[in-house]
Amino acid sequence: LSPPEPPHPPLEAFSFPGDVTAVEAGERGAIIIRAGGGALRVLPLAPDLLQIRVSLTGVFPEAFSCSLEKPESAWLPVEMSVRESDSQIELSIGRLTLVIEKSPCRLSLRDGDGLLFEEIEGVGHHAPDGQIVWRAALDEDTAFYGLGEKASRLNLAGQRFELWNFDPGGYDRGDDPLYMSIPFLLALSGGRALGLFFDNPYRAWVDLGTETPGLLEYRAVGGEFRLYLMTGTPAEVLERYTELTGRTKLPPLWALGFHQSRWSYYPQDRVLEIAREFRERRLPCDVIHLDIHYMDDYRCFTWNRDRFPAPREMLADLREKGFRAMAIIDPGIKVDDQYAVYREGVRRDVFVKYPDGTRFTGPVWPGDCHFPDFTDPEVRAWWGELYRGLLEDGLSAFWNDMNEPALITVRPEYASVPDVVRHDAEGRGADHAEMHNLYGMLMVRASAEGLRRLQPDRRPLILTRSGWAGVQRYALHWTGDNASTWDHLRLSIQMVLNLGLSGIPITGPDVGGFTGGPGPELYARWMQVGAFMPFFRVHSMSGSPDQEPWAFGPEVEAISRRYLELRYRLLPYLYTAVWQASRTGIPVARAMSFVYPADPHTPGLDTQYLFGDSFLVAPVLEQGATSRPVYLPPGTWYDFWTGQQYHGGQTISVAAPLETLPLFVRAGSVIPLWPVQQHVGEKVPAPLTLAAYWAPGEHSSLLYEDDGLCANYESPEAHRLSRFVLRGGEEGTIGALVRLIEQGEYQPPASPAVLRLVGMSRPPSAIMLEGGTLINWEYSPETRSLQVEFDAPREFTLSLR
Ligand code: MIG
Repeated sequence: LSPPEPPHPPLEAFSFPGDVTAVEAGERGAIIIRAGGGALRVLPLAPDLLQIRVSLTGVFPEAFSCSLEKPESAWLPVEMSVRESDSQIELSIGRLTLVIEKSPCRLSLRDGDGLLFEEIEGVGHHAPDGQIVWRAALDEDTAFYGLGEKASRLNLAGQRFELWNFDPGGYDRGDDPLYMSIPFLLALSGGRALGLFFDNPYRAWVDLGTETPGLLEYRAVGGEFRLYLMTGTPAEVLERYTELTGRTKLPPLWALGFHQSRWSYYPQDRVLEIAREFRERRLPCDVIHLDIHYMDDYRCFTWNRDRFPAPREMLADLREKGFRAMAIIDPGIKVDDQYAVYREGVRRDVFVKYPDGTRFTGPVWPGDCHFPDFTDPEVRAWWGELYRGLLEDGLSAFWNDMNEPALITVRPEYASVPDVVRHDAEGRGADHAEMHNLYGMLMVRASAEGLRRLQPDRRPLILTRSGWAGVQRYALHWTGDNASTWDHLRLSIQMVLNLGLSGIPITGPDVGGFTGGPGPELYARWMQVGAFMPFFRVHSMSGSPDQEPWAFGPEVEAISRRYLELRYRLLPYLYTAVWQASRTGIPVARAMSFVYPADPHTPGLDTQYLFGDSFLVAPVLEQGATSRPVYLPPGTWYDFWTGQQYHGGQTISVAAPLETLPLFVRAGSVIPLWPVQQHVGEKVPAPLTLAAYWAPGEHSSLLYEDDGLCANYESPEAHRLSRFVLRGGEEGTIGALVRLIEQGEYQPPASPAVLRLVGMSRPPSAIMLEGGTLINWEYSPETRSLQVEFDAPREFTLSLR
């Protein structure tokens, strides 16, 4: 039951700014433009980043935002020049020029290459109920990305979406809204990117040209019009957006391993049996999830003692087998005087209330519940502390579900926390209409901050369903209740790519699908995709058929093993991509158009993508298909499986029998691989294999390393960043591989390495190693590859002749 849409007043019912009456200098280098119907403030934060606020009253109090990590005051002043003529005002900053026409007041933005957008009529306000509307014309070919979790093809152009966090109770392509809305758009046209971040948590709708291509319309039911504009390449735009709203912190390395879940594994012997099966069948796995049945009648922070008589023993047994457990925690607290969390919550007055002071009650799994007010810092501190007992029992991580927040009712109409319910809103006070979209993010903030306080030297791991701009600072995310269908497999890629372009770099679908059951072929294909998703978890609905990798027969089990092993071999590579996301906001799974924005083939390409800096993944998404077309961008590419070289700038057809995921490597890459482990930390991961792919010229690749666990990983002794420089010689020969240590002094426990050079047309006549000991080398003419074993603890130069 989706939330009914309120009537949208027609444009004529809105009032617009009208004519400019004055131009003034504001604080921090801002320019304030006064017009008959309000004022506009332009604040430059960086040469490619502007904040635009509109106020009806003409005053601009310090902006309140739960999304920003870097507030206005933290940016260094930047120079913005002002030129005024009779008809317009021109504000110039870096390559950007904001032109404000005076009569009526209307903005347009251009850079050195031309117009980026122009407003149609300025920001409109609807006085009777506070609705706002803004319309801008962009190039009619503009591709739009972002907005968070959208069950759509990757390019969102030509569609309309809602920003309102909502549990649809299962979804299909086209259903909107879903659990996690992000009010950020990345508009791409002619290779130029424009980022638009609407920092307003109220319910909103974004029309991306349903009637007129390129015409963007933003409507919100309330709040301030506060828009951040960023320009540059897509990567630069995302870097700015995540500088504003924050970036993911490094999760523990084991979070990037495989997760097995279902609703729910119980009793405890069943959990242990699952763990045993994984180890006996040599299927790598790090985490087992406990869904709501582990709780005592759905009371958060309790155990059901009939099903789990000895949780500590069970968790210790799992740890011994190399597993961690992640348990679900929902926000609703059961109304029950016999329940300590409820009693303490009432005593401390943590639950949201109606304006008359009665607590809001809503139905969820435990029956009637109250809901903690996560917008109150004291409530967040209380909530964080509640995890203490479960941590002491031996749980390692938590999964926050239902935090839209969702209610479960049998009523035919849409049910939510009513708009009038009050929140603390960090001490300012606000109603639910304003705080709704922030609720899930502030819940995971409470959870992550609590875990950090309880275990200061470990990295917290929280998985969330809901969120809003900034949620990437606190949690990883999964795409909710999908279905076991081929279209959902495709959709899962499209959604993960758009989430990445919304600043959410670590996310993934329920592999195999949540509702229904996948056939063996679909499961096998989905495991291949899962291995190349930032977050890799199998999960399924209560009552659905088994979805462990062995549930589909020996062939599919073997295929699953192959891709689980590949995932574990690639952990140092994936970890580096996650580290990059934590530094720059660049997603782990990257849309083709994000990496090749000027390539006219890429805007709609959403069934193939890049994974980190070096891999191009092109999964089979059709039942029965044993080949598929793959577009290789200009440059040289290698088939990962065969080592065959391809020239890019063309679409090729790739054979893909059931056991094969079409996978390509960018020439010039150096890919770090570990030996297979059954779980992270099973053994010292040595030797480190460096798979280097010949290309002419000089190429560099990164490797980030630390112990995978410590919270202080940013300090120099705790991590190390290496750059591998590969120097290609003439056709098919490699001149040298150099390892430079760019940051940190962390020294992994072992240093033997194997270099595998792919694309070598002939054996070298000599190999020299500076900085280590050469052990052995061997050239294979059949695979045109050279294998060199060596031991080099730090920087080295390996030269070939
Ligand atoms: O109302 O905890 O999306 O992953 O298994 C359903 C039970 C509640 C929804 C989550 C799903 C989870 C399920 N939850």
